[in-house]
Amino acid sequence: MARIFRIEKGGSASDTPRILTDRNPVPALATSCAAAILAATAMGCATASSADPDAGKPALFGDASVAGRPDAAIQGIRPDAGMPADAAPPPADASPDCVKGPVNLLSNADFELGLAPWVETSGGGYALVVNESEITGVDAASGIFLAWMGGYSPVGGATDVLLQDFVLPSDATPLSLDGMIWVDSAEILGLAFDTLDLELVNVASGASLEVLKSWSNLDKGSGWVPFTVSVAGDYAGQTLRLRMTADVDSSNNSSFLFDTLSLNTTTCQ
Ligand SMILES: [Ca+2]
Ligand SMILES: [Ca+2]
Repeated sequence: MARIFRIEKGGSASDTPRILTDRNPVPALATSCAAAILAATAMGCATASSADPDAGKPALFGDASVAGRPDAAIQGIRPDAGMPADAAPPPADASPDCVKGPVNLLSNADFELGLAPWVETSGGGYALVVNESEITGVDAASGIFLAWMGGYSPVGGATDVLLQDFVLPSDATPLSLDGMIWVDSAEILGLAFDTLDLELVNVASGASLEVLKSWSNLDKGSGWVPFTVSVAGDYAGQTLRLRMTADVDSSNNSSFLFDTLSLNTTTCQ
Protein backbone atom coordinates (compact mmCIF):
# COMPACT_ATOMS: atom_id res chain seq x y z
CA MET A 1 0.00 0.00 0.00
CA ALA A 2 2.82 2.40 0.74
CA ARG A 3 4.21 1.95 -2.70
CA ILE A 4 0.88 2.85 -4.33
CA PHE A 5 0.41 5.79 -2.04
CA ARG A 6 3.79 7.29 -2.94
CA ILE A 7 3.16 6.97 -6.67
CA GLU A 8 -0.14 8.70 -6.39
CA LYS A 9 1.27 11.46 -4.25
CA GLY A 10 4.07 11.97 -6.76
CA GLY A 11 1.52 12.83 -9.38
CA SER A 12 1.03 16.29 -7.96
CA ALA A 13 3.16 19.06 -9.35
CA SER A 14 4.37 20.26 -5.99
CA ASP A 15 5.66 16.85 -4.97
CA THR A 16 7.22 15.83 -8.22
CA PRO A 17 10.82 17.02 -7.60
CA ARG A 18 11.07 15.15 -4.30
CA ILE A 19 9.56 11.99 -5.74
CA LEU A 20 12.00 12.03 -8.64
CA THR A 21 14.93 12.50 -6.40
CA ASP A 22 13.86 9.77 -4.07
CA ARG A 23 12.68 7.04 -6.27
CA ASN A 24 11.57 7.67 -9.89
CA PRO A 25 13.71 9.43 -12.46
CA VAL A 26 11.22 8.67 -15.23
CA PRO A 27 7.88 10.42 -14.64
CA ALA A 28 6.45 8.65 -17.64
CA LEU A 29 6.84 5.35 -15.87
CA ALA A 30 5.03 6.64 -12.84
CA THR A 31 2.23 7.79 -15.05
CA SER A 32 2.22 4.46 -16.81
CA CYS A 33 2.21 2.59 -13.58
CA ALA A 34 -0.56 4.71 -12.15
CA ALA A 35 -2.59 3.92 -15.18
CA ALA A 36 -1.84 0.26 -14.74
CA ILE A 37 -2.97 0.42 -11.13
CA LEU A 38 -6.24 1.84 -12.18
CA ALA A 39 -6.68 -1.07 -14.56
CA ALA A 40 -5.33 -3.86 -12.48
CA THR A 41 -3.83 -4.37 -8.98
CA ALA A 42 -0.90 -2.93 -7.16
CA MET A 43 0.96 -6.21 -7.43
CA GLY A 44 0.40 -6.29 -11.12
CA CYS A 45 1.95 -2.89 -11.48
CA ALA A 46 5.09 -3.89 -9.63
CA THR A 47 5.52 -7.08 -11.61
CA ALA A 48 4.81 -5.63 -14.98
CA SER A 49 7.54 -3.02 -14.82
CA SER A 50 10.81 -4.96 -14.72
CA ALA A 51 12.63 -1.68 -15.27
CA ASP A 52 10.93 -0.11 -12.31
CA PRO A 53 13.58 2.16 -10.77
CA ASP A 54 11.98 1.63 -7.40
CA ALA A 55 13.54 -1.81 -7.35
CA GLY A 56 16.82 -0.10 -6.48
CA LYS A 57 15.43 1.53 -3.35
CA PRO A 58 15.33 -1.20 -0.79
CA ALA A 59 15.52 1.16 2.14
CA LEU A 60 11.91 2.00 1.56
CA PHE A 61 10.69 -1.57 1.57
CA GLY A 62 13.34 -3.66 3.23
CA ASP A 63 13.31 -6.53 0.74
CA ALA A 64 16.87 -7.78 0.90
CA SER A 65 16.08 -10.90 -1.10
CA VAL A 66 15.95 -9.06 -4.41
CA ALA A 67 19.15 -9.66 -6.34
CA GLY A 68 21.11 -6.58 -7.09
CA ARG A 69 19.49 -4.45 -4.48
CA PRO A 70 22.00 -2.14 -2.96
CA ASP A 71 21.22 -3.18 0.59
CA ALA A 72 21.72 -6.84 -0.25
CA ALA A 73 25.28 -6.09 -1.27
CA ILE A 74 25.87 -3.95 1.76
CA GLN A 75 24.66 -6.65 4.08
CA GLY A 76 26.89 -9.12 2.33
CA ILE A 77 30.01 -7.23 3.27
CA ARG A 78 29.09 -6.02 6.70
CA PRO A 79 31.69 -7.37 9.05
CA ASP A 80 29.09 -8.24 11.66
CA ALA A 81 26.57 -9.72 9.22
CA GLY A 82 25.12 -12.96 10.50
CA MET A 83 26.64 -12.56 13.95
CA PRO A 84 24.84 -11.99 17.23
CA ALA A 85 24.14 -8.32 17.81
CA ASP A 86 26.35 -8.20 20.88
CA ALA A 87 28.02 -10.62 23.20
CA ALA A 88 26.01 -11.15 26.35
CA PRO A 89 27.28 -8.85 29.13
CA PRO A 90 28.91 -10.56 32.09
CA PRO A 91 26.76 -11.12 35.16
CA ALA A 92 26.54 -8.07 37.37
CA ASP A 93 28.35 -9.81 40.21
CA ALA A 94 31.19 -11.14 38.11
CA SER A 95 34.56 -9.93 39.35
CA PRO A 96 37.17 -11.24 36.96
CA ASP A 97 39.89 -9.36 38.82
CA CYS A 98 38.93 -10.80 42.18
CA VAL A 99 41.17 -13.48 43.56
CA LYS A 100 40.06 -14.80 46.90
CA GLY A 101 42.80 -15.38 49.35
CA PRO A 102 43.71 -15.29 53.03
CA VAL A 103 44.29 -11.94 54.66
CA ASN A 104 45.12 -10.62 58.11
CA LEU A 105 42.59 -7.91 58.85
CA LEU A 106 44.67 -6.43 61.65
CA SER A 107 47.27 -3.78 61.10
CA ASN A 108 50.49 -3.80 63.08
CA ALA A 109 49.45 -7.21 64.35
CA ASP A 110 52.93 -7.95 65.68
CA PHE A 111 53.32 -4.54 67.38
CA GLU A 112 56.60 -3.89 65.62
CA LEU A 113 55.33 -0.49 64.46
CA GLY A 114 54.60 0.61 68.02
CA LEU A 115 51.09 1.45 69.14
CA ALA A 116 49.12 2.69 66.10
CA PRO A 117 46.56 1.78 64.98
CA TRP A 118 45.95 0.05 68.28
CA VAL A 119 44.27 2.22 70.90
CA GLU A 120 45.22 1.77 74.53
CA THR A 121 43.68 2.73 77.84
CA SER A 122 45.51 1.82 81.02
CA GLY A 123 44.08 2.22 84.51
CA GLY A 124 47.62 2.52 85.75
CA GLY A 125 48.69 4.91 82.99
CA TYR A 126 51.08 2.45 81.41
CA ALA A 127 52.03 2.04 77.79
CA LEU A 128 50.58 -1.29 76.69
CA VAL A 129 52.83 -1.84 73.66
CA VAL A 130 56.37 -2.16 74.89
CA ASN A 131 59.87 -3.15 73.91
CA GLU A 132 60.87 -6.54 75.22
CA SER A 133 63.72 -4.84 77.08
CA GLU A 134 61.12 -3.43 79.47
CA ILE A 135 60.18 -6.88 80.78
CA THR A 136 62.76 -8.92 82.59
CA GLY A 137 63.09 -12.45 81.30
CA VAL A 138 60.82 -12.00 78.27
CA ASP A 139 61.62 -12.00 74.58
CA ALA A 140 58.93 -10.89 72.16
CA ALA A 141 57.39 -13.74 70.20
CA SER A 142 58.15 -11.81 67.03
CA GLY A 143 60.55 -8.92 66.60
CA ILE A 144 61.16 -6.91 69.74
CA PHE A 145 57.75 -5.40 70.55
CA LEU A 146 54.73 -6.95 72.25
CA ALA A 147 51.58 -6.03 74.15
CA TRP A 148 51.71 -6.13 77.95
CA MET A 149 48.41 -6.00 79.82
CA GLY A 150 48.27 -5.86 83.63
CA GLY A 151 51.45 -6.47 85.58
CA TYR A 152 50.47 -4.27 88.48
CA SER A 153 47.97 -4.43 91.36
CA PRO A 154 46.85 -1.02 92.60
CA VAL A 155 44.40 -0.45 95.39
CA GLY A 156 40.95 -1.10 94.01
CA GLY A 157 42.35 -2.94 91.04
CA ALA A 158 42.63 -1.60 87.49
CA THR A 159 41.61 -2.22 83.92
CA ASP A 160 43.77 -2.14 80.79
CA VAL A 161 42.20 -2.07 77.34
CA LEU A 162 43.87 -2.50 73.98
CA LEU A 163 41.73 -2.45 70.86
CA GLN A 164 41.75 -2.10 67.11
CA ASP A 165 38.88 -1.47 64.71
CA PHE A 166 38.67 -3.17 61.35
CA VAL A 167 36.21 -3.58 58.49
CA LEU A 168 35.08 -7.09 57.77
CA PRO A 169 34.54 -7.34 53.98
CA SER A 170 31.09 -8.45 52.88
CA ASP A 171 32.48 -11.59 51.26
CA ALA A 172 34.83 -12.48 54.10
CA THR A 173 34.46 -15.98 55.47
CA PRO A 174 35.32 -17.51 57.82
CA LEU A 175 36.91 -15.42 60.57
CA SER A 176 39.39 -16.58 63.18
CA LEU A 177 42.08 -15.15 65.37
CA ASP A 178 45.37 -16.67 66.28
CA GLY A 179 48.39 -15.41 68.12
CA MET A 180 50.75 -15.93 70.99
CA ILE A 181 49.96 -15.37 74.67
CA TRP A 182 52.04 -15.61 77.81
CA VAL A 183 50.31 -15.42 81.18
CA ASP A 184 52.45 -14.86 84.23
CA SER A 185 51.06 -14.43 87.74
CA ALA A 186 52.03 -14.19 91.40
CA GLU A 187 48.63 -15.52 92.39
CA ILE A 188 48.90 -18.85 94.20
CA LEU A 189 45.30 -19.74 94.96
CA GLY A 190 43.17 -21.65 92.51
CA LEU A 191 40.78 -18.84 91.75
CA ALA A 192 40.59 -16.40 88.87
CA PHE A 193 41.50 -13.12 90.49
CA ASP A 194 42.95 -11.45 87.40
CA THR A 195 41.36 -11.96 84.01
CA LEU A 196 41.67 -11.02 80.37
CA ASP A 197 38.81 -11.14 77.88
CA LEU A 198 39.33 -11.10 74.14
CA GLU A 199 36.15 -10.07 72.37
CA LEU A 200 34.54 -8.67 69.26
CA VAL A 201 32.59 -5.46 69.59
CA ASN A 202 30.17 -3.72 67.24
CA VAL A 203 31.75 -0.32 66.72
CA ALA A 204 28.48 1.45 65.92
CA SER A 205 26.59 0.27 68.99
CA GLY A 206 29.48 -0.47 71.32
CA ALA A 207 27.86 -3.79 72.13
CA SER A 208 29.96 -6.85 72.74
CA LEU A 209 29.23 -9.42 70.04
CA GLU A 210 31.30 -12.34 71.23
CA VAL A 211 33.83 -13.13 73.89
CA LEU A 212 36.25 -15.10 71.78
CA LYS A 213 38.40 -16.34 74.63
CA SER A 214 39.20 -15.60 78.26
CA TRP A 215 42.32 -16.16 80.30
CA SER A 216 43.08 -15.73 83.98
CA ASN A 217 45.89 -16.14 86.43
CA LEU A 218 44.99 -19.85 86.36
CA ASP A 219 46.53 -20.02 82.88
CA LYS A 220 49.92 -18.88 84.04
CA GLY A 221 52.91 -20.50 82.45
CA SER A 222 56.55 -19.97 81.69
CA GLY A 223 56.54 -19.03 78.04
CA TRP A 224 54.62 -18.19 74.90
CA VAL A 225 51.62 -20.36 74.07
CA PRO A 226 49.90 -20.29 70.66
CA PHE A 227 46.15 -19.91 70.58
CA THR A 228 43.45 -19.99 67.92
CA VAL A 229 39.83 -19.01 68.25
CA SER A 230 37.04 -19.12 65.69
CA VAL A 231 34.44 -16.40 65.38
CA ALA A 232 30.98 -17.97 65.55
CA GLY A 233 28.82 -15.11 64.31
CA ASP A 234 28.46 -13.76 60.79
CA TYR A 235 29.41 -10.10 60.82
CA ALA A 236 30.27 -9.72 57.15
CA GLY A 237 30.25 -6.13 56.01
CA GLN A 238 30.39 -4.68 59.51
CA THR A 239 32.96 -2.48 61.16
CA LEU A 240 34.17 -4.40 64.16
CA ARG A 241 36.51 -3.93 67.08
CA LEU A 242 38.89 -6.47 68.49
CA ARG A 243 39.20 -5.63 72.16
CA MET A 244 41.40 -7.05 74.89
CA THR A 245 40.38 -6.14 78.42
CA ALA A 246 42.52 -7.03 81.42
CA ASP A 247 41.05 -6.70 84.91
CA VAL A 248 43.53 -7.05 87.73
CA ASP A 249 42.86 -6.89 91.43
CA SER A 250 44.79 -5.20 94.21
CA SER A 251 47.28 -7.94 95.03
CA ASN A 252 49.59 -10.46 93.40
CA ASN A 253 50.40 -9.14 89.95
CA SER A 254 49.28 -10.96 86.84
CA SER A 255 50.58 -10.13 83.36
CA PHE A 256 49.00 -11.00 80.04
CA LEU A 257 51.42 -10.71 77.14
CA PHE A 258 50.34 -10.84 73.49
CA ASP A 259 52.25 -10.92 70.23
CA THR A 260 52.04 -12.00 66.61
CA LEU A 261 48.28 -11.74 66.23
CA SER A 262 46.48 -12.58 63.02
CA LEU A 263 42.81 -12.03 62.34
CA ASN A 264 42.29 -14.40 59.48
CA THR A 265 39.69 -14.47 56.79
CA THR A 266 39.37 -15.14 53.08
CA THR A 267 38.29 -12.33 50.83
CA CYS A 268 38.89 -10.74 47.45
CA GLN A 269 42.19 -8.98 47.11
CA1 LIG B 1 56.25 -8.55 68.05
CA1 LIG C 1 46.13 -10.25 91.24
